[in-house]
Amino acid sequence: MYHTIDEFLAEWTYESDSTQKILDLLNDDSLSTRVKEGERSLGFLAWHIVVTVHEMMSRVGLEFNAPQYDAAVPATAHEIAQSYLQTSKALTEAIRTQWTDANLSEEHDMYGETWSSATTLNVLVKHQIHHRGQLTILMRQAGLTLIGVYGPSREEWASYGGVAPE
Ligand code: NI
Repeated sequence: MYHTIDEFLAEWTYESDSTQKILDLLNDDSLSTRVKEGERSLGFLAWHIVVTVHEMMSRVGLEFNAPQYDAAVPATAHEIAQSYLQTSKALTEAIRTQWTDANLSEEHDMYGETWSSATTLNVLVKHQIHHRGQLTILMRQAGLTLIGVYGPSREEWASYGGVAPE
Protein backbone atom coordinates (compact mmCIF):
# COMPACT_ATOMS: atom_id res chain seq x y z
CA MET A 1 0.00 0.00 0.00
CA TYR A 2 1.21 3.49 -0.79
CA HIS A 3 1.63 5.92 2.10
CA THR A 4 3.10 8.73 0.05
CA ILE A 5 2.80 9.98 -3.51
CA ASP A 6 6.53 9.42 -3.94
CA GLU A 7 6.08 5.73 -3.11
CA PHE A 8 3.47 5.42 -5.82
CA LEU A 9 5.45 7.42 -8.38
CA ALA A 10 8.56 5.29 -7.79
CA GLU A 11 6.57 2.14 -8.56
CA TRP A 12 4.64 3.74 -11.41
CA THR A 13 7.89 4.84 -13.04
CA TYR A 14 9.14 1.25 -13.20
CA GLU A 15 5.78 -0.22 -14.14
CA SER A 16 4.90 2.35 -16.79
CA ASP A 17 8.38 2.14 -18.32
CA SER A 18 7.94 -1.64 -18.52
CA THR A 19 4.50 -1.31 -20.10
CA GLN A 20 5.85 1.26 -22.56
CA LYS A 21 8.67 -1.07 -23.63
CA ILE A 22 6.16 -3.87 -24.22
CA LEU A 23 3.77 -1.62 -26.19
CA ASP A 24 6.68 -0.30 -28.26
CA LEU A 25 7.34 -3.88 -29.46
CA LEU A 26 3.88 -4.26 -31.01
CA ASN A 27 3.39 -4.01 -34.75
CA ASP A 28 0.20 -3.44 -36.69
CA ASP A 29 -0.10 -7.05 -37.84
CA SER A 30 0.01 -8.28 -34.25
CA LEU A 31 -3.06 -6.32 -33.15
CA SER A 32 -5.60 -8.84 -34.40
CA THR A 33 -3.94 -11.81 -32.62
CA ARG A 34 -6.25 -13.73 -30.28
CA VAL A 35 -5.76 -16.79 -28.08
CA LYS A 36 -8.72 -18.22 -29.99
CA GLU A 37 -11.73 -16.99 -31.92
CA GLY A 38 -14.14 -15.07 -29.72
CA GLU A 39 -11.46 -13.95 -27.22
CA ARG A 40 -10.20 -10.39 -26.97
CA SER A 41 -7.55 -9.32 -29.45
CA LEU A 42 -4.05 -8.17 -28.59
CA GLY A 43 -4.97 -4.69 -29.84
CA PHE A 44 -8.04 -4.56 -27.63
CA LEU A 45 -6.07 -5.61 -24.54
CA ALA A 46 -3.25 -3.15 -25.23
CA TRP A 47 -5.79 -0.33 -25.63
CA HIS A 48 -7.66 -1.49 -22.52
CA ILE A 49 -4.46 -0.90 -20.51
CA VAL A 50 -4.30 2.64 -21.91
CA VAL A 51 -7.92 3.69 -21.40
CA THR A 52 -8.27 2.18 -17.93
CA VAL A 53 -5.83 4.76 -16.54
CA HIS A 54 -8.24 7.65 -17.11
CA GLU A 55 -11.32 5.53 -16.37
CA MET A 56 -10.08 4.60 -12.89
CA MET A 57 -8.26 7.75 -11.89
CA SER A 58 -10.95 10.20 -13.01
CA ARG A 59 -13.26 8.44 -10.53
CA VAL A 60 -11.04 9.61 -7.69
CA GLY A 61 -10.99 13.23 -8.75
CA LEU A 62 -7.86 13.56 -10.87
CA GLU A 63 -8.22 15.69 -13.98
CA PHE A 64 -5.98 14.95 -16.93
CA ASN A 65 -6.11 14.64 -20.66
CA ALA A 66 -6.11 11.01 -21.81
CA PRO A 67 -8.27 8.72 -23.97
CA GLN A 68 -11.68 7.94 -22.47
CA TYR A 69 -12.75 4.40 -21.69
CA ASP A 70 -15.05 4.13 -24.71
CA ALA A 71 -12.51 5.52 -27.21
CA ALA A 72 -12.19 3.26 -30.25
CA VAL A 73 -9.11 1.03 -30.49
CA PRO A 74 -6.60 2.82 -32.75
CA ALA A 75 -5.72 1.22 -36.05
CA THR A 76 -1.98 1.26 -35.45
CA ALA A 77 0.36 -0.04 -32.78
CA HIS A 78 2.21 3.26 -32.86
CA GLU A 79 -0.92 5.19 -31.84
CA ILE A 80 -1.54 2.83 -28.92
CA ALA A 81 2.05 3.17 -27.69
CA GLN A 82 2.01 6.97 -28.11
CA SER A 83 -1.31 7.25 -26.29
CA TYR A 84 0.09 5.26 -23.38
CA LEU A 85 3.13 7.53 -23.21
CA GLN A 86 0.93 10.63 -23.07
CA THR A 87 -1.53 9.05 -20.64
CA SER A 88 1.17 7.99 -18.22
CA LYS A 89 2.84 11.40 -18.32
CA ALA A 90 -0.51 13.16 -17.81
CA LEU A 91 -1.36 10.93 -14.83
CA THR A 92 2.02 11.55 -13.22
CA GLU A 93 1.69 15.30 -13.73
CA ALA A 94 -1.89 15.32 -12.38
CA ILE A 95 -0.88 13.49 -9.20
CA ARG A 96 2.13 15.75 -8.65
CA THR A 97 0.14 18.94 -9.10
CA GLN A 98 -3.34 18.05 -7.80
CA TRP A 99 -2.64 15.79 -4.83
CA THR A 100 -0.76 15.72 -1.57
CA ASP A 101 -0.10 12.57 0.46
CA ALA A 102 -3.34 13.28 2.35
CA ASN A 103 -5.38 12.53 -0.78
CA LEU A 104 -4.24 8.91 -0.64
CA SER A 105 -6.49 8.18 2.31
CA GLU A 106 -9.61 9.77 0.78
CA GLU A 107 -12.31 7.21 0.19
CA HIS A 108 -14.46 6.84 -2.92
CA ASP A 109 -17.23 4.59 -4.16
CA MET A 110 -15.46 2.33 -6.65
CA TYR A 111 -17.36 -0.34 -8.51
CA GLY A 112 -19.72 -0.91 -5.60
CA GLU A 113 -16.98 -0.93 -2.95
CA THR A 114 -15.33 1.77 -0.86
CA TRP A 115 -11.63 2.19 -1.68
CA SER A 116 -9.06 4.71 -0.51
CA SER A 117 -7.25 6.44 -3.36
CA ALA A 118 -4.14 4.50 -2.33
CA THR A 119 -6.10 1.30 -2.94
CA THR A 120 -7.27 2.58 -6.32
CA LEU A 121 -3.66 3.30 -7.32
CA ASN A 122 -2.71 -0.18 -6.18
CA VAL A 123 -5.51 -1.73 -8.24
CA LEU A 124 -4.51 0.38 -11.25
CA VAL A 125 -0.98 -1.04 -11.11
CA LYS A 126 -2.15 -4.63 -10.59
CA HIS A 127 -4.73 -4.36 -13.35
CA GLN A 128 -1.99 -3.20 -15.72
CA ILE A 129 0.31 -6.06 -14.69
CA HIS A 130 -2.52 -8.56 -15.19
CA HIS A 131 -3.27 -7.45 -18.74
CA ARG A 132 0.41 -6.99 -19.60
CA GLY A 133 0.90 -10.67 -18.77
CA GLN A 134 -1.93 -11.55 -21.14
CA LEU A 135 -0.33 -9.37 -23.81
CA THR A 136 2.97 -11.21 -23.64
CA ILE A 137 1.24 -14.51 -24.43
CA LEU A 138 -0.43 -12.95 -27.46
CA MET A 139 2.89 -11.40 -28.50
CA ARG A 140 4.42 -14.88 -28.53
CA GLN A 141 1.56 -16.08 -30.71
CA ALA A 142 2.15 -13.12 -33.03
CA GLY A 143 5.82 -14.04 -33.37
CA LEU A 144 7.15 -10.89 -31.67
CA THR A 145 10.39 -10.87 -29.70
CA LEU A 146 9.86 -10.27 -25.99
CA ILE A 147 11.75 -8.44 -23.31
CA GLY A 148 11.76 -9.36 -19.65
CA VAL A 149 9.90 -7.30 -17.06
CA TYR A 150 10.70 -8.77 -13.64
CA GLY A 151 13.26 -11.23 -14.96
CA PRO A 152 14.72 -12.15 -18.34
CA SER A 153 12.57 -13.24 -21.27
CA ARG A 154 13.46 -16.58 -22.84
CA GLU A 155 15.52 -14.78 -25.51
CA GLU A 156 17.40 -12.74 -22.90
CA TRP A 157 17.98 -15.82 -20.77
CA ALA A 158 19.43 -17.65 -23.78
CA SER A 159 21.68 -14.70 -24.60
CA TYR A 160 23.14 -14.94 -21.10
CA GLY A 161 24.00 -18.56 -21.87
CA GLY A 162 21.11 -20.00 -19.90
CA VAL A 163 19.35 -23.13 -21.09
CA ALA A 164 15.73 -22.52 -21.99
CA PRO A 165 13.43 -24.99 -20.23
CA GLU A 166 11.32 -27.27 -22.39
NI1 NI B 1 -9.34 -5.11 -17.31
